[in-house]
Order: sequence, then structure tokens, then C-alpha cells
Amino acid sequence: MSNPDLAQLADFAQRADTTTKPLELAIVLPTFNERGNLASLVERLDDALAGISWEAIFVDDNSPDGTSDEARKISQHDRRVRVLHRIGRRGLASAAIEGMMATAAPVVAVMDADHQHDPALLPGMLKAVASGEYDVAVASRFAEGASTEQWGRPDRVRASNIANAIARKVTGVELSDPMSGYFMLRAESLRAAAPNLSGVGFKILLDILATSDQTMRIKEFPLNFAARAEGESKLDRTVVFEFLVGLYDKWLGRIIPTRFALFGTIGAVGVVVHMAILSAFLTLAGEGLRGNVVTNFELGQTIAALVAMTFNFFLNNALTYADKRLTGAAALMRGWIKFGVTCSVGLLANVGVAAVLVRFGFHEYPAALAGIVIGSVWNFALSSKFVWGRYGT
Ligand SMILES: Nc1nc2c(ncn2[C@@H]2O[C@H](COP(=O)(O)OP(=O)(O)O)[C@@H](O)[C@H]2O)c(=O)[nH]1
Ligand SMILES: [Mg+2]
Repeated sequence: MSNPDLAQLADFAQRADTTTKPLELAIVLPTFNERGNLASLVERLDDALAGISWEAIFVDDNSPDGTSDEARKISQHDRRVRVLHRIGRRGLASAAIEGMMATAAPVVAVMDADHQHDPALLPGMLKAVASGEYDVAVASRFAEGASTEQWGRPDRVRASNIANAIARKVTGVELSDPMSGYFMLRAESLRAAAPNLSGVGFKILLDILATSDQTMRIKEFPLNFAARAEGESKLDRTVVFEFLVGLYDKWLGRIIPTRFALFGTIGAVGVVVHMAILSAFLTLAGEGLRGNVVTNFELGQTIAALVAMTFNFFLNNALTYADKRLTGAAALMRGWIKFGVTCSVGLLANVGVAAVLVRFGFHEYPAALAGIVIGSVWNFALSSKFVWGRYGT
């Protein structure tokens, strides 16, 4: 037998061994439009994890580029690769949690599917966690020996630093990169924390650390954070914002749901915009329209309402629904019209409730307030379904 044959045989034996060996590690890879990155990533996992019995779970939120089809194609030939295809859902945190809950492996890792996270760190991380010496292994972009130079995004390094500083303050966890998206822990610890995880935006690692009862023993692994291979970042702009939303969700989200709080806050700002436009209009219009069929007030009120509604639509699209943001002129136009229709229904509910309350003898202002609250709840419920929800596009 020649040497290459021997090498092949050894390779085959090792593979056979890892398919009969009990599963040791699951790597959860949330994806949204990552089609071009999958095949090469599986190859890199295969290289990095030689001798380890692993599976990879792609959790795809129905990416329009067909990422899930690509993942299924790979999976047909490689059973270590699995696909969780979610419909009508968006969000990195919930994708990671659901992926980690979908495996029988005793140890689970989460990493990006865009090649920013180097799979070569996985065996070391596994050793730290599987031995029981540590509870969590974190690949850190900011630990001693790590680098973010290849990333080429100093703006995002700064944003991450700010978020990390706040994170360290509020959780008391001393970690160089609590917002890291690349980490590993025992599946058992994850399952214990799962019922109390927020699953909204919030960087999932921080959520796990803040949720778990005992103090986690953490080992950091310096990561050379690369530029993404193909496609574009979905999370850009929103890191710090997402983080603040996550904090809110953790502390108050159970009392007033996070999205509703955002929607309501934006609505309140919308009222200010409305009043500003109305007063500007009334000042500028002066006596001009006096005596016409439409009064200054009626015209001003209509313009202000349209502007405020448009303002609310765009702000909600950018912030409240950042994770399901509508993009492109056609989708935005459709969304804007649907939002307008939704708000008119909300207005009817608002006025209806307030009028009934006044008839029952309530004072006008509390009645108006009740109308506003009911109208907002209505707007929120309807628009989250029809504008940004699964029926939205
Ligand atoms: N399932 C799922 N994955 C997502 C979503 N948003 C981002 N991802 C994936 O999460 C990983 C990190 O996202 P990315 O856009 O690279 O964020 P960045 O690294 O912070 O710029 C990538 O693998 C994305 O494809 C989402 O809404 N759902
Ligand atoms: Mg990325």
C-alpha cells in the first residue's frame, strides 16, 4: 500500500470514528442572506474540527437569496449539516436560541456564518467547556492578542467599545467582549437559562450571562475578527441601539413589551412633530385661506397628520422593526400606505372610545388619554401584523 493510500485510510477511519462517536458539539449558525458563504464555511468547520463529532445547524429566516436551499443541498451530502428554516420570523437572538435548543449535543456554540469568526478556535473552546473547567468560552475581539484590524470598520469598533463598557457596568461581568457573537457553553446551561432569555435583539451572550443564577466561569479566546466574506452586514448601524433595547427588554419588557414601548415613544414624538407642523402652518398661512371652504385649521391639521404619520412610519421602520426593516422604494411605499390605513382605523377606535367615555360622564382629558392609549394599542397590533408582520410583504 502506498503512502497516499494510508493517509486516505487514516482519514477515512477518523471520519468513520466521528460518525459513530456520540455527538460532542453543535455549531449554531444564524443566517440571513448568506448563500455564498455556506459551502466554504462547512469546509472550514470540517478542517478545524477533525476528530471531533460535531453537527452544524443553520437557522435561516427564509432568506430571499435562497440560503436555506443551499444549506439543504449541503445537508443532503453531509448529514452533519442541518437546517432550521423559519417563516415569518426575524432576529439573530431567537435564531441562536432556537438552534441551540434543537440539538442533542452536550455542548453548543454560536457563530456568524459570514466567515468573520475563525472556526480554528472551536477545538480549544470545546476543551475548556467540555472539561467542566469553564462554563462559557468566548471568542473576544478585544482580548489581549485579538485584532479587529482586518475588519476594517473602526466606526463599529468604537460602537462596540461603548456598548461593551455599558455592558460591563450593568452586569458586573468582567469580559473584554460581552457583545461577542461567537461563544460556546454546555447545552444544559443554555436550556436552564432559556425560559428567561429575552430573545429580542440583545446580544445573546450578554443575555445568557445576565440571566443565569450562578456566576459563570468564563474563558476568553482572542479572536482575529475578519471582514465578512460575502454579502452585507444586517446589523450595522444598530449595535448600540440594539443593546439599549436589549437592556430595556430585560428589565421592563415583561411589564410593557419592548416593541410597544418603542412604538409608543415614537408615537409621542410624532405628536410633537404634529403640533410643530400645525403651528408653523397656522403662522405661515396667516389670513390667506380665510373664508375658503377648507379652513386653515383643517388644512394644517391634515398636513400635520400626514407628516407625523410619515415620520412615525419611517422611525418605526428604522427602530421598532429594525430586525424586519422594509427596504426598497416599492416595499416602503406599500408599507407607508398600509400604515396610513392602519392609523385611520386606530383613529376611529381612539375617537370612539373617548366619545363613549365622555358620554358616561368621564372628564374630557382622561377620556382623550384613554382614546389615545386604545388607538395606539390598535395601531400597534395592526401594523405589526400587516405592515411589518408575516402578512406585511
Ligand atoms: N436567522 C437570522 N440570522 C441573522 C439575522 N440577522 C443577521 N443574521 C445572521 O447573523 C450573523 C451576524 O450578522 P451580521 O449581519 O454579519 O452582523 P455583524 O457581524 O454584526 O455585521 C450572520 O450570519 C447573519 O447572516 C436574522 O434576522 N435572522
Ligand atoms: Mg458579521
